[in-house]
Amino acid sequence: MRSGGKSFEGRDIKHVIITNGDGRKKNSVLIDAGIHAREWIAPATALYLIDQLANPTSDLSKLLEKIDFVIHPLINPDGYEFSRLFFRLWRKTRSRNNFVCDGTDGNRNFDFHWGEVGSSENVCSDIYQGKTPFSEAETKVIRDTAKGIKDTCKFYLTLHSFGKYLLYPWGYTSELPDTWKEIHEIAEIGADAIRRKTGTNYTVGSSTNTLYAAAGGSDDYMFGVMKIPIAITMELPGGGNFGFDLPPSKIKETVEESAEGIFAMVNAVADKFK
Ligand code: 0X9
Ligand code: ZN
Repeated sequence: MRSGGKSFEGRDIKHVIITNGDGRKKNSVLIDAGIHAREWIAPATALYLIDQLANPTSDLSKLLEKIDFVIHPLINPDGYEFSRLFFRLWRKTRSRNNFVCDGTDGNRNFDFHWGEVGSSENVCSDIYQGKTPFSEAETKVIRDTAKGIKDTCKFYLTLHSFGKYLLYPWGYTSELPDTWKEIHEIAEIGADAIRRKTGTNYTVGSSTNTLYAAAGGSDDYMFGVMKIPIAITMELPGGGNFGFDLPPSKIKETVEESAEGIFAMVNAVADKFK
């Protein structure tokens, strides 16, 4: 467990590097969760992945023979704590704007076509893009982790909720990158694995064409700037009253089915780039 830096309020933003320790140089996968505070099923899924990877008898841990994992289970700890203690539906970071409307949407704060579409300059908006690209300590931490593993990282997966989508670039335009088919194929492998396990149906497509256009997202940045060849946003299933508040009874089955899909995608990426 390492700290990649501090949040606005001074909490450690931790990540775990998981390898099988055989000393062989491998490609890596970068997974993060919790950039949006209220999407609690995302950090829960990341923790489940860590637990499985650290358990030598699990299926998931076999993947460590092929690839290393770098996992940020909670990118926005200030927002998470705020959503636990004060306002369940809090989405943004907790950086100070004017005391009335604080916080920035981390997923509009990355430096790639920043501010062009689907984000706001209004500090009170839930999709406030921030004063500048990477104004947030939290987004800088993921950027710096990615920089550190740039040469080996073949897959960036960011966990969100909710909607059962597997999304890929671009999020800032309806155009598709030249290599969209290879990302689409990996996402379909994940969706198929989940469908086979539980029947849950994920929709696969580009962010803009499937959901909406929104620039400054981490997926576009990792793909467009860091040149990580496979970049996917996974919108996990919803539940509860607001969609973000799955009842505790649903958490285990949800993280298990999600892990199945993630396992399948990582496995496919590991084989593709070996
Ligand atoms: O709007 C978002 O940031 C994501 N959806 S959410 O409901 N979890 O907020 C989707 C992001 C898709 N990627 C880009 N637009 N780059
Ligand atoms: Zn989100």
